[in-house]
Amino acid sequence: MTFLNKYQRSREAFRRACRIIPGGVNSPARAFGGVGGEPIVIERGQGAYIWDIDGNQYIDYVGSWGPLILGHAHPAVVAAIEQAARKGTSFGAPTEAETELAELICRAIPNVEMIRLVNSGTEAAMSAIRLARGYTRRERIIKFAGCYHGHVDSLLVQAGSSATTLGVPNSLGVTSGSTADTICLHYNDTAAVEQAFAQFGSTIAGVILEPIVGNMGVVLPTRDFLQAVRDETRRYGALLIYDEVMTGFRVAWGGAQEYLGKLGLQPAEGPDLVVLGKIIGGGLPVGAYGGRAEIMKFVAPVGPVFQAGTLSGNPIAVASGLATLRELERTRPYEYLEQLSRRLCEGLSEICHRLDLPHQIQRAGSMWTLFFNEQPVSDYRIAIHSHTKRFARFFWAMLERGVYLPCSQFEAAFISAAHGEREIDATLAVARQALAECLENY
Ligand code: KE4
Repeated sequence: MTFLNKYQRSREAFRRACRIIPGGVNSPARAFGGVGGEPIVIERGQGAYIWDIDGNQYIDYVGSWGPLILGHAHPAVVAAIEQAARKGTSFGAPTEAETELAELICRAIPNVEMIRLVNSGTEAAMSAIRLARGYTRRERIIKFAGCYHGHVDSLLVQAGSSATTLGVPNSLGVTSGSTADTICLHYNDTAAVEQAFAQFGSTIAGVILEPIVGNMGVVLPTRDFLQAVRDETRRYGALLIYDEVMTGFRVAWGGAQEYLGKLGLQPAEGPDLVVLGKIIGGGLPVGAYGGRAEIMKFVAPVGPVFQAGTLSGNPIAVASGLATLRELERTRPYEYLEQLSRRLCEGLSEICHRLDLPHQIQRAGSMWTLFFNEQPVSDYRIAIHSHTKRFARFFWAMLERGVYLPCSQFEAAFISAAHGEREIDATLAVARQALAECLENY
């Protein structure tokens, strides 16, 4: 079958979508902008696999960008969704299931005593920022280049060219006013954190970061960096916000705090607020933000920081999230995922070494990135010097052989509990051919 015929229906469907939806996608990450070409259009998923509308099968390492840690269409999740739907889809009134999900999350994630459910990670991050500003009555926020917290106006800022660049919007439509109070530093830059607090400390409401970065590809923090962020926020009375939308329930049952704790990278004192999403909805729209009760009691209606949402805590989405987290709590697949991830990443690295292909494999549990980069990636400045043309070639060489990777060098790939050694070994077999192709003129 020729390349053209193999994706014929996807091509037609995508062209149709482009006539009515900007870029043919409802989120830019899906548009294959980082790898060229046009996205495949998905028909269905089951376990570790997805199929496109041309009938091509793929081992899936995107998993909807993280939520599907159990794999596609897990029976317990599907059954919970069906059962909830039969009782109605939304009430705009409290339901017990929302409380059960909130209780389960607070039981699992350290330093979260109370939590508010919302509809996305963006909404959760935006609300946490507003809460930090309301609680401290300050306005400045520190974020880090390469960390993504959703399309929150105040966080859509350029990577800091100098050490403490006040925010310059990196999207049209984001006003200079909305980013004027955002300080953008480089990740793992301990000195920059200390300098920013020395300069602005008493006006800083909070620091938000991905404790393990997924959004420049997988990048781990240094212990000094996390300790400095915690020390400086505590010293100056700013709140520390861990954005665990990607890492929450992904890298460990207790999220990045637990995972980093085992590596000796997590400071003794945890964050003041935690932002969550993805897995807590099991593939349906759920976000959340939570933390110490005395901070969360600033949130409306009990406190003066307003936040609301028609479908927040939606019964169907909550049922999906509850079923997912209950299955994770029952099976605790993290050691299994660690073994699969180690098998895959060590295998990929061995292939690259044999081909003398400069690369960095960086991972945390079942989230991983193969960087085509000469040096370890510790921040955005290094990440952007990765060989993106070579990544694009790798992406397509894998896709054409039935392996669906994230369509960007700067995204994390994900292994689900539905993957097994069969899928890992099949992926490695394909990668041997795909990586050899990457040496040709890339
Ligand atoms: P959502 O609003 O997309 O649910 O969450 C935003 C968000 C917040 N924080 C972190 C650490 C995140 O990774 C995300 C969203 N992640 C991207 C992929 N890197 C979602 C994919 C997309 O934008 O379509």
